Amino acid sequence: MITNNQPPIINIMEKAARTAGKKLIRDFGELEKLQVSSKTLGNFVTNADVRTEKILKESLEYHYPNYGFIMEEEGNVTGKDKDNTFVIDPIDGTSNFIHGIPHFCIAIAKLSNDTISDGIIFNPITNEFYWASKGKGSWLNNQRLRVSNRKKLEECVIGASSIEKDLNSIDKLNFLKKNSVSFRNMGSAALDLAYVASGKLDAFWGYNLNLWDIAAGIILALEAGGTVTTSNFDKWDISSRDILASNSFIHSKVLKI
Ligand code: 2AM
Ligand code: CA
Repeated sequence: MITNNQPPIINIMEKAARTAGKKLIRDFGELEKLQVSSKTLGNFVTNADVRTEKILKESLEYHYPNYGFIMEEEGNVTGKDKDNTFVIDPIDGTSNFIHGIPHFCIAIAKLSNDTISDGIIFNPITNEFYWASKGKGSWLNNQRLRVSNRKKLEECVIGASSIEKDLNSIDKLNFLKKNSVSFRNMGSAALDLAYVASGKLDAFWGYNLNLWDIAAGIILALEAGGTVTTSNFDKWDISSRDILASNSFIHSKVLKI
């Protein structure tokens, strides 16, 4: 699976994700057999989350002992090397995971001085492995990725996450829907961004997101020729909580509305 053009850091991120992914597949299978209360189910998933994150962290730390970490479960760990930080989402699409829907992933990004330099997204169920590094393009299982070239909004399919939680955006959303734009809320912001990078979705629009949900997907979308801003067209930075990522062609069209 590991190809020659993958930078060493991506090889290490891939190895970590595939190791953790094997156990996640087993957990996903076990879930189906669990006929238990929602509390027990919740605990089971939290355990899977925590364990996956631990495997990822230990695996990355072995090769990069001085880097810092920003993690969904364990929080922040300051490294000796203040310039380099891994950002980990052990299961993005937790709700899908709990419901037995095979649409979730492991997402890891690497920050270099607050800019995203590398990212991987791995869906262990479909065995889709996405990676991107600054200046090296976006890839899915050894194939170079390119965003879609759809320009007419009515032909587009846009991934959405928590748009209705932002009151100012409900009108925009309804207007777009009335004008035949199709939306999907598929439950994993990371996979939505990977889908923008691979041209399946034409854009992704989301609010109330954390850095670990979107960091890996952002470098994938950018390296595949996409545009990423906040939902107001401002420059996206690592403190932003909302995002519009698109194939570039429709970016200003969505924002104009
Ligand atoms: P999660 O699966 O790791 O919780 C769902 O639309 C997307 O939003 C998922 O990527 C989900 O990540 C993310 N998300 C971030 N914060 C969330 C929250 N407070 N509640 C639900 N989903 C959240
Ligand atoms: Ca997440």
